[in-house]
Amino acid sequence: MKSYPLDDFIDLIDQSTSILQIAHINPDGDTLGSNLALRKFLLSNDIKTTVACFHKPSPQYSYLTDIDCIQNTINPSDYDLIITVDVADLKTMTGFYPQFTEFFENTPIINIDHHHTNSRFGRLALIDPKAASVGEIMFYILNSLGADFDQDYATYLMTALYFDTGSFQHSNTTSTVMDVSANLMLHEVQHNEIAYQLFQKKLLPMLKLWGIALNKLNVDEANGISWVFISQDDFKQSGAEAKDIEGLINLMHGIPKIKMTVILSERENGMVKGSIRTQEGVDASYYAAVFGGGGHNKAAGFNANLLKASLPTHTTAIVAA
Ligand SMILES: [Mn+2]
Repeated sequence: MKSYPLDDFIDLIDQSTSILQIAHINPDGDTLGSNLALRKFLLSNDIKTTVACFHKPSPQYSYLTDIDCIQNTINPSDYDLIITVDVADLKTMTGFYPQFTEFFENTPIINIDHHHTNSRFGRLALIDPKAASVGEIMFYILNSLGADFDQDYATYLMTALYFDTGSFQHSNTTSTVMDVSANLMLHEVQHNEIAYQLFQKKLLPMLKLWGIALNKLNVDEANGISWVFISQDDFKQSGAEAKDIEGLINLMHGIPKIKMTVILSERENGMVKGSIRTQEGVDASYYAAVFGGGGHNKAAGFNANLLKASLPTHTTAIVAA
């Protein structure tokens, strides 16, 4: 079974008296599930730890035991070790950095991640870009440390694996993913319930927003690009929220011969969130970086303050270049 060198990891934890774990902004199944699994292990070994996330997790994750323990504020003087989980960039993905810069710069950090764009910040960087999710890395870490896996651990980690592989549909679904999943399945994971909560459940405002978006979908066959701009008016008209966009890009990306799919959604104060999905051979994180974002080869995103009127043509020009 796969293992990671953990001597420094164990030393740093031994030297600390109180740990702060960080889930990334706009938390997803990987950062939440992996953090909660690590928390459970640390607490069961009488190690003090707290999980914080700048944004409140979506209600779809309420099936995860102890999800309510996640704090959205921090008191830096309470902690002497930070563990970031699924956080590719300290400055832009923790949400807390601008307010507590000194704390993040002066406290030892263990950085556990799988983004190939991870800047390897921190005292110890446990980065495995080959891992489909941090859940996979966390499984091997906790297994090496002798975790007594049960249904809660398995549900946390399966949520992470399911989310980042799109329920085993993305190309990052390797034999290792299946191997870890097989191990987790020994602990009575209700995988059908996880799949329902993460991928199948659709509330009416969400479907109405998707209807509006699909109705004005742009397809540029010559360049292999599909894209849509979702305005604040579209959100108002459907009653949907920003998080309801999640999943729409998969639907759009199913059009044959499309190599890149982009959703631009208008947020408050002129901010635009971009989500990019690509096929093999087109690096989504490269295009996200053009707008100050990042992510994976086939799925990436950015937040930018762009002029609404110039968005579609500007983006198409860059993508086609
Ligand atoms: Mn991840």
